[in-house]
Amino acid sequence: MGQPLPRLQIASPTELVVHDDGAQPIAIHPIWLRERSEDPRAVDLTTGQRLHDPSDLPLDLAIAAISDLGGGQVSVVFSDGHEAVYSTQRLLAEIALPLGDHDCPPVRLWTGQLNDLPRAAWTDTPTEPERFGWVTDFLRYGFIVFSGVPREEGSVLTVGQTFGHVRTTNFGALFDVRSVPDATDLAYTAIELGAHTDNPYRSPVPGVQLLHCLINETTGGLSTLVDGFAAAEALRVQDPEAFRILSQTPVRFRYQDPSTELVASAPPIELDVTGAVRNIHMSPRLDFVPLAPPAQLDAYYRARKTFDLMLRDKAFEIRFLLNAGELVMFDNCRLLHGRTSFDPSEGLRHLQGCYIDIDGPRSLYRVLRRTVQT
Ligand SMILES: O=C(O)CCC(=O)C(=O)O
Repeated sequence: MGQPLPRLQIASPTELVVHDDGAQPIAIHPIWLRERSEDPRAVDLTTGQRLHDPSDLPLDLAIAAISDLGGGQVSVVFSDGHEAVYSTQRLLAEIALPLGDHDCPPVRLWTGQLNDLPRAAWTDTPTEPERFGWVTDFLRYGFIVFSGVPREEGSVLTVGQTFGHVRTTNFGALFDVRSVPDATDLAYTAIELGAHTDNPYRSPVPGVQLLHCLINETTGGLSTLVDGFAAAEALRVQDPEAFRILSQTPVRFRYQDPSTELVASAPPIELDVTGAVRNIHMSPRLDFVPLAPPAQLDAYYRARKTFDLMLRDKAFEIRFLLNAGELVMFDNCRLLHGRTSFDPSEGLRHLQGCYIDIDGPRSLYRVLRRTVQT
């Protein structure tokens, strides 16, 4: 038998309750209900935004009367005289709505065993179901690899704009990743880049990175990805003390060049208020833990080493060649990325990248699910 569906009940002429999962019914607080009034005196019907500040409501606001209007509607009169009609279906949907982004497809944690990479053939004119499939895969796995992206400079921006708004930084809207003399970032050399998240020194950190391969004539330069959430969850189980330290120690990240100096601090494993992993901030080239007593730093360095070795372990890493015309888009606060070294004397390797924010793909998912059948 499935779970009983939540339902609303007028428990008394002044009390509305919700019955959920068989536990005690929960009385609906009068201010909670009043804040959701859709009466035109309370809310702007076009934007759905309130016309009043609910802190101006009396804290002892009460429900004066409730009546069932039939057809899934209840009428409520409040003690300050405000009257509103509520759809029970909308109230139940509001009660069921999870916090934050938890209405998006649940994350599917993966490890180095992931054989079927989420891949798609790019088209500049995707149908809505195609875009819905792409964004759903991206949100589940934290990345997607497109093939057939035109090998023209700037194509990465077209893909980025399909999922959100391109974030311009001091590197520009678009940046070139190729080996150059006097590089302003180690990404612009030919050396191996270990697993890292990009730009942890920014506030906010860019949520999504896109890298498009325009040309790769070298045999090296393989792309690497690690699901940082999967590794962090494994650490939580295998070494709870290391997990605790890395989630409670803010670390300073800094970037500087002649015209820019960016500094931000965050714990390597950032948790949300429920204790779930929310963001990973790991960049072994850029992290500086503040000075603390030696015993505390001993514990921190041990914890960082344990996590870093997990991130480098083949058990967590996937590795693939990004061919010319392929583009990888990944969640920069969940996944770590890197590349193997390459030999520039073998030929050219040129990628173009850009950033968008994570709310772009999440918004696209919510908009498309209004119409696309699953
Ligand atoms: O060269 C690559 O494949 C990755 C470069 C990189 O890590 C970056 O641009 O952040």
